[in-house]
Amino acid sequence: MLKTHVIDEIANELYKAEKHRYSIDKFVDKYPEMNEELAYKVQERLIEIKCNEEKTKRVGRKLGLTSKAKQVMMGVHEPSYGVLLESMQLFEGDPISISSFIHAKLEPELAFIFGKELKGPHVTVADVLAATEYIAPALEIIDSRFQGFSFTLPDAVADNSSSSRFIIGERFFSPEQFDLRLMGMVFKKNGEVVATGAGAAVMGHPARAIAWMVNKLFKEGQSVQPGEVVLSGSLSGAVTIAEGDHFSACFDRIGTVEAVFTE
Ligand code: OOG
Ligand code: MG
Repeated sequence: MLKTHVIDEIANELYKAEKHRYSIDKFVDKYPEMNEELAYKVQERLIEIKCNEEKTKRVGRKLGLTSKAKQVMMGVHEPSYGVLLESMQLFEGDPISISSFIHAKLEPELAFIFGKELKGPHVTVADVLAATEYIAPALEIIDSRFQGFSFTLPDAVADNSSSSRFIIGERFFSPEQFDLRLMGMVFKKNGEVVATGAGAAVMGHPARAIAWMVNKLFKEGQSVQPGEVVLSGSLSGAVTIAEGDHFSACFDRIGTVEAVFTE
């Protein structure tokens, strides 16, 4: 069993690594007792530290490792979730400096914005869609705090599922009009297609990933609140970001979200 002070210690190490932009060793080697359950405790502690230190607040959640492409890329075969904070949100058109990151990568995702509380257990795809006010195209910048962007599931969970920043496109749509499984996506870097996909890449239906998460959150006595945003997890593999890169993720019928990176 990890003692409270060890949970604190790990959360602080992760916080400092992010703040000062250096990568650290995986924890599973040092603490073999680190499992998924303890890792979510570290994540909670890390979020508390960030909220206190950065005077920010929770605005939603993100899913990770929900597509086969991402699971194969990272060698981790189960999804994870993390918390989105207000301080992580960037807006389309803002130039993003790569000096803020350790070794960032970009992912095309679907954002769900909730109009009603979504609470487990036994939440289905239909329940997720009924509680969703809007969907929008989104990009997530991930930036693992671990060396070589290499980790096990508990490491990534402790590290708030590698979250760093997110951008939500500025057009919003009711999910009712779409079959999200069939929603096509083209991901471009500097005008060149780097990945293509469809909503079904995320667990067969992006809303299924959210149902999975809220059913898990229920066991912790937590739920998704009205007004919160949830990112589905990447539809494709993540793409490395370099200075000067311009990315766009274009989704069928709901439009494009873009990001530009500077020095
Ligand atoms: C873990 C987070 C993955 C996604 O969308 O699949 C993630 C990682 O790969 O670093 O955010
Ligand atoms: Mg992601």
